[in-house]
Amino acid sequence: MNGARYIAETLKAQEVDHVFLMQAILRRGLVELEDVGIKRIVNHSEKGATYMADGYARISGKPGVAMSQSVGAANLVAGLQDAFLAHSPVIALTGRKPPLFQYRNAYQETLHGPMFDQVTKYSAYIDDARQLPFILQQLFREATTGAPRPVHADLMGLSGEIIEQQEVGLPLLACGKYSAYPAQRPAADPVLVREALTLIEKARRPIIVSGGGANASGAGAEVRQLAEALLLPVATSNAGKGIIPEDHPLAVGIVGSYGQQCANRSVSEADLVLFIGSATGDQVTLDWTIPAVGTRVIQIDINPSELGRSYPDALEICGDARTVLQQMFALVTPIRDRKAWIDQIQSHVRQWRELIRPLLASDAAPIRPERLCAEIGRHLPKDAVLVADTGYSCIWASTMIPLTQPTQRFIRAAGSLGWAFPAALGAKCAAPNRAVICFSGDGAFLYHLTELETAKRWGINTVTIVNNNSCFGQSIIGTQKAYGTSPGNPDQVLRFEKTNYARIAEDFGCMGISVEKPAEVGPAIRKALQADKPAVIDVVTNPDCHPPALWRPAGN
Ligand SMILES: Cc1ncc(C[n+]2csc(CCOP(=O)(O)OP(=O)(O)O)c2C)c(N)n1
Repeated sequence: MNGARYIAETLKAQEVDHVFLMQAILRRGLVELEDVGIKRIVNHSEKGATYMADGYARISGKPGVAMSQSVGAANLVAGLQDAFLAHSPVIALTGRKPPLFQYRNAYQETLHGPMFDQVTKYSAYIDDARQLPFILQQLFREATTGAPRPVHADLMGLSGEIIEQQEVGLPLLACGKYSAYPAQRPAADPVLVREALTLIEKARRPIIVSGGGANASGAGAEVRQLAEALLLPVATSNAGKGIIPEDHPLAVGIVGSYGQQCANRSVSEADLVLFIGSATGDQVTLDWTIPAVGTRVIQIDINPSELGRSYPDALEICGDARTVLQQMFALVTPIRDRKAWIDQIQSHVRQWRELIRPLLASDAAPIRPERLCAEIGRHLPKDAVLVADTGYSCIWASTMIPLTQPTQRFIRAAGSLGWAFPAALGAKCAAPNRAVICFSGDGAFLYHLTELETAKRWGINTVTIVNNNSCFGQSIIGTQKAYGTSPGNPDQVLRFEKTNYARIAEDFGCMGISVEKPAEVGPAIRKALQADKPAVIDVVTNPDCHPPALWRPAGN
């Protein structure tokens, strides 16, 4: 078997059904990929291809594959940043000119290894096709075990052609064992499990903070079971959103800098915090002020390097979230006497709902983003995948569109503006029978709107809702503050031309719906969900709306 065939057969054996790429990579490989029945989604930038593979990986539970030629590698690296931050298993394959071209000003060539080192957990050079059986298998093993993250292989040849042509000389090694994550579900030390339960039983105000790792582990039922048995309120990070239905009496919402006042208050007031699959980074902890230093912490994580990273006194429990929660539940003695604490957190949730109620109901035009979110929430199908961009898009979607069904999923950019639209296309490739709704600012959508062509060509029928305020809304307050009383033109660095993205979508052959009044949003979503082509709903919104003030602990 030559390298091209070996790569195609390995991907097939590992249950890959899509690859996302920018030309020109694996020219012969693309022929072989067609032959084994893998869809080759050629798109319009390496970064877009990576975001598609990332969205695919987050929703399919399998690695997503993104590929580019040598000069595209740096663009691909830029796209891997979000997957790295979000613990998403993207497998990146790139080409590289052979050794005689290195270090002597070869056209289009820079050194790839150091770039990939920053955004992958494993990056290898393939200099000889005989390495393929080992390295391809290692890519899948690394991507799907421990905490998932991107991995990379650089194949000799501008488009990998040297590796494609060589003979491999070994039979196919791929066994499909590492085709989905978590491929290994390690259990925790039972002594630590018992210790955690004792701490929770003794605590007066314990709370769960559930992160993206709990979602990746598929631990929704287990989180809910444990929470109900021990009367533990549940906050989540943005990545952990939806782990239990957000209308559940124990749900307190999203905690942190992109979160809700009720969750920030609840986690602040807790005397014990159980982090499950959470990076405990600055966003979920509001710069490590929630929970306050000194609060008793238990941390469950599949990656031992994360345990105690930001809360050094934590009880450190290494293991897969779902498995560890099952271990805990098996030993649980149900608790029935936390009434004061539950009343306290429920009062915070009620206050939050009162605060946003008039905003959600606003009939103003231009439309308030909160009202837009209320309409999306009302029309969100039971199996929907909601994909949000970064910044305000993440805040609006996370805090104003509740997920109430265990079958709904939310994924969001881990910070990269423009991620959501291509990621939603990848998510739809992973789940063609589910409704995939993308919530994006116009500044974000402008990054990759060329992918409308890809969506149309492949029939990737997502619904994209563009929160069109003709500006970088999240930058307004900071820019105004920076200007203070200085003369000048802040609009020059904030505002765009008024553009109708529905019309642009129609030019690409997609469905475009323009919305200017709140009452039009619902019918537009219904129509778009029924369309047999990709749809873009352009919603003209008020740029002067900002999310409710954050709740911060006193002195912060
Ligand atoms: C790659 C990247 N560049 C810049 C930013 C900084 N940034 C975050 S939100 C934002 C404004 C987003 O504007 P838009 O998508 O129109 O949404 P709006 O804030 O108006 O709702 C910017 C510039 C970022 N997060 N990522």
